[in-house]
Amino acid sequence: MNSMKQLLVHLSIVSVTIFSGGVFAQAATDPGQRDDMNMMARHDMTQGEVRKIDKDAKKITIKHDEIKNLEMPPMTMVFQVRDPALLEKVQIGDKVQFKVMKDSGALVVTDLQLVQ
Ligand SMILES: [Cu+2]
Repeated sequence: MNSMKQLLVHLSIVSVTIFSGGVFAQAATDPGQRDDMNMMARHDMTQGEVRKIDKDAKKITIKHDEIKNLEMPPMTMVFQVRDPALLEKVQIGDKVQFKVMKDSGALVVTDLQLVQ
């Protein structure tokens, strides 16, 4: 009887090990899936209107439409700009389309174009 209990304990340890191994395997595939989503996000342009430009801080305030790749509703907000040269092309009040992605917690505009 005692050895039967020991066997059961062994079995449950084995199954827990297998289960957690499966969880780790799943977690390991997640970063790859996020990369795929970022790849798609790079192709998404969002429409907006320039409200404020801060060249020194490399920031731009945009009243933007829905940002689909970030699941963000329309609003006016400040973005960081990866390349300050992007800010030279636009003025306050300009209609623009832009690409934005999450970079270590910050929202960064990686492309910015005037809409004719
Ligand atoms: Cu926003």
